[in-house]
Amino acid sequence: MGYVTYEVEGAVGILTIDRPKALNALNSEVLEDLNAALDQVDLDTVRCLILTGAGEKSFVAGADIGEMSDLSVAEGTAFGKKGNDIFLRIEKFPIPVIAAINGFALGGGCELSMSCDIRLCSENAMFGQPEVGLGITPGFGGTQRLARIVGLGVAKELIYAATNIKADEAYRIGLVNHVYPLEELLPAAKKLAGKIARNAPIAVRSCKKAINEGMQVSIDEGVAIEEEIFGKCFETHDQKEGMSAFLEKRKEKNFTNN
Ligand code: DAK
Repeated sequence: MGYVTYEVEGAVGILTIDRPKALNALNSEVLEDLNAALDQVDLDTVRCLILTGAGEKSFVAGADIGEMSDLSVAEGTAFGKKGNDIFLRIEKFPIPVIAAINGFALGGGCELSMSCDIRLCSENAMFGQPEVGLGITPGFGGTQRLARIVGLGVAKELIYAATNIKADEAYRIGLVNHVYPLEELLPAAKKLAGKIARNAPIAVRSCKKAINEGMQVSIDEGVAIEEEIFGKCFETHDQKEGMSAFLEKRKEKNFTNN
């Protein structure tokens, strides 16, 4: 996993895309390394992931333009599928994934951040889908996820005009939840991940599943998904523990993911 490092701090896993010479651009190897790094995550002990980029300048500056420049239609489609499969894996990953966006998040970088559950960024972050200026469409989910996150009109303007936006504008349109000075970004991401990790893991995972699946269907179907997932929490150790702690006025809770 040469281009992606994986560290664990307590119940939080930190994935870092590490190809700073190319501003962490995603070539096939980086994508494969990211996929392999996800295989390493021990879901019994890790309860939240952070995804960030190495260096102080870039989260991910996009898919690798050099690698894409000579692709045939078949190869381009295969490259898009490779990225999409991994981004869908992140989106559906059982535990929450926080993107800590430390600079450029362009093209595939913006798309990667959008496959995460929550986006935090540094003041020097820049977002955009510049693909139409390169003669292609966004290919790792940008035409689908941006509109779902910021709404149709804003997404269409950003994509059609290939407009890059800074952190304050990304915050204003709801693309990121919070903006921090660069040196405070990772500590803030770890703090949030730690807060998530202290809650009942089964319940947190179930919320992720219910929100994600519910966003794709009608409200009636979504509510039915929630009912089923809610019901399944009962009789778990963590439900008994969470409610017992409240009734016994205990602050400490021993959640076990069971
Ligand atoms: N790919 C490859 N190399 C990149 C790169 C990228 N996306 N971005 C930066 N680099 C490399 C530069 O080539 C340079 O390498 P050397 O020349 O030093 O060897 C090094 O990183 C440093 O970059 P700069 O010298 O340009 O640094 P600056 O600070 O001056 O500028 C920049 C930073 C981010 C503004 C600039 O590098 C830039 O504009 N980069 C390209 C950003 C971009 O257009 N990103 C979107 C890429 S398109 C699809 C699948 C996927 C996609 C689409 C379709 N299908 C299969 C259908 C996704 C597309 C994209 O992501």
